[in-house]
Amino acid sequence: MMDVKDFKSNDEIAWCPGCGNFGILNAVKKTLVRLGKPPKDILLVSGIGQAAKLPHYVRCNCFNGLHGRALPVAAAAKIANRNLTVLVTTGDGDCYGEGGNHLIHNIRRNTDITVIVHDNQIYGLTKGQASPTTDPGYVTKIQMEGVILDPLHPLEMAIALGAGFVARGYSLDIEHLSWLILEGIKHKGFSLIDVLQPCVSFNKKNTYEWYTRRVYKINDDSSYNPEDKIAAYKNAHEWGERIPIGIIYRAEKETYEEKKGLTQMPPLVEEQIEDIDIKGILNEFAY
Ligand SMILES: Cc1ncc(C[n+]2csc(CCOP(=O)(O)OP(=O)(O)O)c2C)c(N)n1
Ligand code: SF4
Repeated sequence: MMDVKDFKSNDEIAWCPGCGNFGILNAVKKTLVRLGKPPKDILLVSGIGQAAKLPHYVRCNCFNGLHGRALPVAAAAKIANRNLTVLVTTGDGDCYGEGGNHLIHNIRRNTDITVIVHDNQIYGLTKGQASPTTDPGYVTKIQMEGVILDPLHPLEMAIALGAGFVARGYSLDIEHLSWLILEGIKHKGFSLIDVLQPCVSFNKKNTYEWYTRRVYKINDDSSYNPEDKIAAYKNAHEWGERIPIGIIYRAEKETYEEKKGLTQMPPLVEEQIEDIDIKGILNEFAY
């Protein structure tokens, strides 16, 4: 039986004391224990940013890629080896800004990966510039007159694009977040979990107090049906005095792996490739 200490890496944690990333790290480790798989069967993929450091702090397979480029790596790994549980840990800048194109097309692709966005509504690693989710009016050293753009609404966007699992967590509620991550992993296909994550150093507006006063658990209301797309879309839009957390939308969809027939074959990674002669193909491109 796995234990939280089985997933502890030896890397020293470089986050600021009190950072919301600690709650997400604890929730991820708790979830991996609940999943019951050994570290060798788990892959954490990230790009660049404070959020993207999370895989360094968990003892399992890790791929730290380029800024915004975690999703194609994660999708490729899952397609090559469907026995892996593949999680992405990414920031709001990394996933919704730099990597926004990959988010759109991996929702369409619907590989079986779980994407956890540490949404601190700011660029943490590069010291506090506005990100796609920064609230309008927020003043930064770059946006000196306050942010003038409308924010991106990632959950609405994901639902509109046809994502099959769309959720929001809060890094202070570790138990609830761990439940969400486990549900995301169990969901067959692409899962997006946007996590409210206070950045205590550079986001002085969206603090623990600010979020705690607003969040409410949408699934506590037994009449809420996450399969009702119109209701989900309306709730994904709610942002202000009240902010819903929980499973906002859920739908079963065919995955990329199923469409390609990969689930009917042994994992690609197990294919024997030693006897394949690629000289002919290489010669075609030789000049
Ligand atoms: C191609 C490229 N552009 C810009 C950067 C600089 N950069 C590093 S992290 C980052 C933003 C990180 O913000 P976010 O993804 O929200 O993560 P956080 O640090 O807040 O967790 C930027 C712009 C980079 N490393 N590579
Ligand atoms: S700068 Fe913000 S996001 Fe980065 S470690 Fe510090 S509190 Fe966390």
